[in-house]
Amino acid sequence: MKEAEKLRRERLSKLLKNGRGVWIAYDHGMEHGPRDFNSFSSDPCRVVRELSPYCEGFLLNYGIAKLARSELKCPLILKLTGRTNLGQTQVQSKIASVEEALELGASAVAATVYVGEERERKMLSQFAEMRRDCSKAGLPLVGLMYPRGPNVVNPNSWEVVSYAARAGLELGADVVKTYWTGSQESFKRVVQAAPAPIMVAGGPKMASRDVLDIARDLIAAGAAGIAVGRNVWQHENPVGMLKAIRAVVHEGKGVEEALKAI
Ligand code: FBP
Repeated sequence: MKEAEKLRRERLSKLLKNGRGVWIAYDHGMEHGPRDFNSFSSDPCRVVRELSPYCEGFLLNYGIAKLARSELKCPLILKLTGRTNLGQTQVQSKIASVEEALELGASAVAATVYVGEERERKMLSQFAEMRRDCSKAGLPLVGLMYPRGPNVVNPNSWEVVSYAARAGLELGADVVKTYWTGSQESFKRVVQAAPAPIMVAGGPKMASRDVLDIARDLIAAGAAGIAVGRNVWQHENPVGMLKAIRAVVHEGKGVEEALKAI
């Protein structure tokens, strides 16, 4: 086996232990702006220090990764694309490179494609370029595949989510991260359409029990796990919430049992 392929597999096996993963997404300072943060979550070093011992991956932008790298106790997934919420155009630009990811010691990189957006063309070709760099470096590439655009009426419908996830597979993503479709049955169709490890995005803050219900259902549907942000670091007990999610995803605990961690 070529060295790069060996590296890619080794890195992937840490991001998904026995095929499952709980990742923390913390790129919101760029994507949504500081409105998402409270006194805990606005402090990158604290967030990384307190949460990274309990997850298989931390999704960060370059500046935050550089700032908090000495606190990181789990694999870094460096986001190579970004946008702010102040711009009108729904397009992700390249904001970091595979080379920079390697310099920071990343175990994987991630890039967003808004499947269905007007500027989709740019995001697709950008993704393909990154894939070429990743193959050479043995870095897994995570496709953040979100249906969005004038023809996407409901971005959580299984029809468009399965299309976005499948597009990620077709592009050569090692792992696809996409939206939850609302039920185990509907998400099974996504998993069937895109036979790759699929991580589900957490979404806006909701009741702890609802998050754990989703965690249970996505595993039952065949997803690999959850990449969660606001529902952990906006929680009044972020570490407890993360441990509860882990109990469901990794240990197969029921929701009632898992809630005891909070
Ligand atoms: P959450 O768990 O907080 O939803 O984070 C997941 C995530 O995909 C982040 O990685 C990203 O910043 C954000 O959601 C994107 O949100 P939007 O769908 O509004 O662009």
